[in-house]
Amino acid sequence: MKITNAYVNITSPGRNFVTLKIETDEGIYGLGDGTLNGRELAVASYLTDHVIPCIIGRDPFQTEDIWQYLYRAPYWRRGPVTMAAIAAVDIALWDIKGKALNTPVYNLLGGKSREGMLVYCHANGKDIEHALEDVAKHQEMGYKAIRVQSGFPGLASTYGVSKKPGRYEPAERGLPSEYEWSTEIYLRHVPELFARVRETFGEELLLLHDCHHRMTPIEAGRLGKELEPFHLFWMEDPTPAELQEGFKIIRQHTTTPIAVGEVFNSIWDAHDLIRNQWIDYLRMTLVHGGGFTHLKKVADFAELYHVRTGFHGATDLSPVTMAAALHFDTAIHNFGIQEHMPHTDETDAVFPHNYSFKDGIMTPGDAPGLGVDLDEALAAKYPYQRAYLPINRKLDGTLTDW
Ligand code: GCO
Ligand code: MG
Repeated sequence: MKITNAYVNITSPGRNFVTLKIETDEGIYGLGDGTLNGRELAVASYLTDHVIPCIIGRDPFQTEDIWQYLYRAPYWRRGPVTMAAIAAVDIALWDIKGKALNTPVYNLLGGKSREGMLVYCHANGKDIEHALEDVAKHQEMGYKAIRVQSGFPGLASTYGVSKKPGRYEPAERGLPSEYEWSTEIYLRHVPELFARVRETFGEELLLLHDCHHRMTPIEAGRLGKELEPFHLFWMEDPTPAELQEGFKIIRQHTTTPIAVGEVFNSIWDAHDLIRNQWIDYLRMTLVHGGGFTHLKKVADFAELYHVRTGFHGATDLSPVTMAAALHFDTAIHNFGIQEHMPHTDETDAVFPHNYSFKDGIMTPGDAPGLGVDLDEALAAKYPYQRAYLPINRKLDGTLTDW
């Protein structure tokens, strides 16, 4: 089999997605996701101008060799743009393999290790009362694991809280908007939020919380310790992770489990975190982590150190990544949990798919390949629109981590 053609599709059914379609001489095609929130066109150009010309004529079954070719040959390694582009190719090639062999991708990765995946959703409110209402709503929808975020008095806006009631979507069209931040206010109120959640919903509900890289390690240690009575499933992205040894400080102070990695793009972002057992869950997912070929190696390495997966699954990860992640989650032994932020109906219509949600569990379906498609005629009705993640400033105006 040979790759005969490949092209990038950019569509914006509510938010932007970058999809790579790879076609073969046998009429089988594969889809890969290359969406990088707020930097979509950089990946599209990387693919169209630099990658696609090099893969035409190659055998789509050679996923290892093509991955190495795209990673090593350019000399310039790693980085989110490069790795999202490599992931788009890799995901599409595994889709082709599955279709050619008439089997779901999970069968190529080890077969079923479980029947379905525990997923967590995102509940939020402008204050604690509204957050509690949203938790109740998600519990009624069947979720057994809920990440809870809330606004707090003294902060006009904060990460994870929808500006308008309804779905949370972090990217906004136009230029970046500005949010404000105070770690002092945040730390004062988060324990109260989780005390109220436990009091209202009891012990059985699995609870998560996203700190979105906003604390120093010692601040995160304090928060983890104060949240211990509420038994969180995890505390997510407590501190920016360029300095991996920062996590040692957090670990020394708390037994609250730690998840990190939605912005990672290779094993080298997580190597020390894993081998020192400073984290419990790795969030780097297929689109930003170089696809199946790289992440399978990372997950196998993590398994040796009792680190489980907890893949990022926000709305900026397209249905192609969602499908791919569910195949991966099905097959690996050290699966932990999967994030699920449902897409809009417009997005679901552009990407018809076989995966499904029921009673807090998701399954990838049994269609050959990934079981996800792209309706190109419908996609064309939603042209790209520039959008960015917001930026974040402390109350004195200092730019800080979003
Ligand atoms: C999450 C995330 C997101 C990110 C977004 C960035 O855990 O779901 O933190 O909401 O901010 O995916 O593109
Ligand atoms: Mg997060």
